[in-house]
Amino acid sequence: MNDLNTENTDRIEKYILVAVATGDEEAAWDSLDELSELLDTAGGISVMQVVQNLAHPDKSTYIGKGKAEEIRESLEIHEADGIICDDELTASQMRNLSELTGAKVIDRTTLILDIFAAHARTREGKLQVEIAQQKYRYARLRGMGEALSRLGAGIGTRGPGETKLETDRRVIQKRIKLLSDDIEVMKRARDTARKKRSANAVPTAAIVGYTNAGKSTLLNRITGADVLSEDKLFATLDPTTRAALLPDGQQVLFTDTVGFINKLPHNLVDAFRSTLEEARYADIIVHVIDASDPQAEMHRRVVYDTLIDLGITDKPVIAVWNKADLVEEGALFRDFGANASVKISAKTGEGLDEFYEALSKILRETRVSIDTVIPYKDTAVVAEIRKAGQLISEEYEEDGIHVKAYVPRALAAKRGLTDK
Ligand SMILES: Nc1nc2c(ncn2[C@@H]2O[C@H](COP(=O)(O)OP(=O)(O)OP(=O)(O)O)[C@@H](O)[C@H]2O)c(=O)[nH]1
Ligand SMILES: [Mg+2]
Repeated sequence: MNDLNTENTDRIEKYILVAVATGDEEAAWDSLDELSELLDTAGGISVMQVVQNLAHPDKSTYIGKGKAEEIRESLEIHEADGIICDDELTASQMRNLSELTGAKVIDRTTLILDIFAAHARTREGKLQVEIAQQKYRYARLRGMGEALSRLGAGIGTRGPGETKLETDRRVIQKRIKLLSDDIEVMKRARDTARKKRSANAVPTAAIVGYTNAGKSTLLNRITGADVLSEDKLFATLDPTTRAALLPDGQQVLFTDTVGFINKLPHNLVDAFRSTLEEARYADIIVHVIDASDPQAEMHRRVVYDTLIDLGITDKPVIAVWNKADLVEEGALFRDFGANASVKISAKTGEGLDEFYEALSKILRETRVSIDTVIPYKDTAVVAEIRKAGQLISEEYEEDGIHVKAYVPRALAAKRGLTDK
């Protein structure tokens, strides 16, 4: 079992959550709320939350020394296991803070990696998470000193499948090399699979969005897939691709992708790059936003920024404002950066017609209309058109099949289809 839900652990770990606010204090509290949800997903609970206003995080201790002393007392009062900081810490910040508080210190990155480790299901997903964890550890082990032994077991020390993470730098280095080689092999297999799909020329749509926005629920709703969807952050990490038929007869492949989050660890973005390539090669980006979340606007921005980081900037985007059943009727949602905005509920099915319409319209714009005669020896091409495009009419004439259709530009180019 690698499910880290509370029923599988002996004891629920308790933590004090700590953030430094360098400007907007409210944003820091909101971010701590999210950190607390992350902790809940990892099977622990938050017993206290602290925000300190500073011009910038302390270089050697993250929060100020006085604040650290106060937290040391609070840890005793709450009988807490340790503290979790809302930013990525350096090895010396971890060591010093751990000395000052006498407790286990982990950071937001470690917590996110921990959840990814518990939720990765496929072999590729597990490798991707482990490499991100090992790289994170490798960069810190030397400077952590006592802080390392204070980590003990539990949250922050678990690899995929609850393997315990290594503490020897040389062993880690070897492991990173091994994992990188394995990932490279899988990347090649994934590339081949994708090439095969694009040779079919069936248009693809990548479903992206902030974690818990409803991406998997939408995929399940439109394709009848059976992907796990639950009210947890990062419920699904492994991409699933399924076909669906739009009301206009057009076939589309939809891929569910890993969710994004504010301050997503860089090692993870790197490790998941090959998985996220699914979005890079998609014809359309379906951006799912939880419209009922007060932080929806921040989430929308984080997703755009992450897409830019990944070099995905030139695709048509549909902004899908989801969970419409939870927002006031008549509330307006717009995304001026997107080609279309629709309001839906993946749960009730409300608004899906508008979604399909927006999708069809964008797809039509990426296609060309043809009016041509295809010789009888090439009837396979007609089958291809039926599959990848939209066949409007076919008539059997003397020298071939007279076809009127919309086809993807790529297919038209490959088969030399033009108006004749
Ligand atoms: N009320 C309501 N709940 C929804 C809707 N869509 C999704 N949900 C719920 O939101 C939660 C998250 O949905 P998921 O589909 O797992 O979200 P996700 O974007 O795949 O999340 P991760 O895989 O964790 O990144 C689940 O509890 C869903 O039941 C909706 O339209 N309305
Ligand atoms: Mg999901």
